Amino acid sequence: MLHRPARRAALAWRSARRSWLPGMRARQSWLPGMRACFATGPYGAQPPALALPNATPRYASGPATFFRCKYEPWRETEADIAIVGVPFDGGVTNRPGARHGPRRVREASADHVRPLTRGRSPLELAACVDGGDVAVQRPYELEGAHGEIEAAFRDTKFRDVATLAVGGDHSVTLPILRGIVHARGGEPLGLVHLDAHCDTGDDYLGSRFHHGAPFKIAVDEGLLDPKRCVQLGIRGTLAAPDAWAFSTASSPVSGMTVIPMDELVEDYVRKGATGITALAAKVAAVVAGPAYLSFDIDVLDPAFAPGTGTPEAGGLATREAQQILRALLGAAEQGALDVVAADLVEVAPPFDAADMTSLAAANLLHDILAILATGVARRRRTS
Ligand SMILES: [Mn+2]
Repeated sequence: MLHRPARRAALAWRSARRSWLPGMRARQSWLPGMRACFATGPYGAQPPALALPNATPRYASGPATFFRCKYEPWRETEADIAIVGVPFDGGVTNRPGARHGPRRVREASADHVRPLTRGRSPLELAACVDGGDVAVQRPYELEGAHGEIEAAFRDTKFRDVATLAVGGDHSVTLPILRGIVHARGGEPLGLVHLDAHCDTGDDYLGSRFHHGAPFKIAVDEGLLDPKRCVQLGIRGTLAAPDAWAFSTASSPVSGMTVIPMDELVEDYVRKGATGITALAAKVAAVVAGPAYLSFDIDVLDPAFAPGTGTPEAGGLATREAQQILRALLGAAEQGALDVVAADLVEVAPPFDAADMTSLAAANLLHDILAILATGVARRRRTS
């Protein structure tokens, strides 16, 4: 015989089971998803809240995943888009810390981002998962770490699964490009690159492989077609005057299109919607074909994104970056821009204040996800 309080509890439990079990059974459609959410990975058991994203408070829905998507390791996923962390910052030339970026952006995306861009959810256009992190087992050995990242992205599944990588310093874009260009059959990609720096430097203090050089090496290796590359928001005082000569339109070497910050603001951003739409049209015209989108958070002004490795005053406001990405989304919707994979890099939480950089990054990441998902949906319609 149970004591009275225990008996009362047992009765309450039985009556609760009676009321919610039929309801659970009736919701067959989300039960499989819910079961999948319990699959264990590095984040442990996933909570049912992920299947019912607004049923629990965002700050209390269990382990964070990108945009509260289902966690499914990138090696195993059959989704359309895998959002993966690349927690490596062995290539920074200034302030370290971007190795902590993926985790904090993941948290900010789970806690604060509502899944709508321009009234639509990319999560409804394409099957998106949090693919976990690309593990770097040799974090103190730069080229070894790059080799590990490349090996992950070389997986042939990335012909079909688009990747949205979250860095990590900008050096990770090189092995990602090596991987996905190989996985896609070797054809060079175009590039849409938002950054304070061209990142087309070369040898620096005895190393060619650092976060100021990925795009020159990618061109040298035939991963990017320089004539189909556009770099937006370039500025700053940290670089030597000729550091980005490889990128400039006058260079006989590359022929990349560079739109420095002053030109970006004067010719496009200040002209409002008309200017931004014209910018997207120009980007689409340069890129003309399958392209990679790389977003360095330092394209934002340090007032909006202080948590980054090489801050440069005079950058974009978060709102302006959103406008640009949403104009690119418009070009993607019209079929003028074809982004097949992307990254957002250089969020360095140790230099952040009140998570403002992670929060901006998570929101911009969502706009980038919308561009990718739009491409997935369009390719599905036309195939
Ligand atoms: Mn960069």
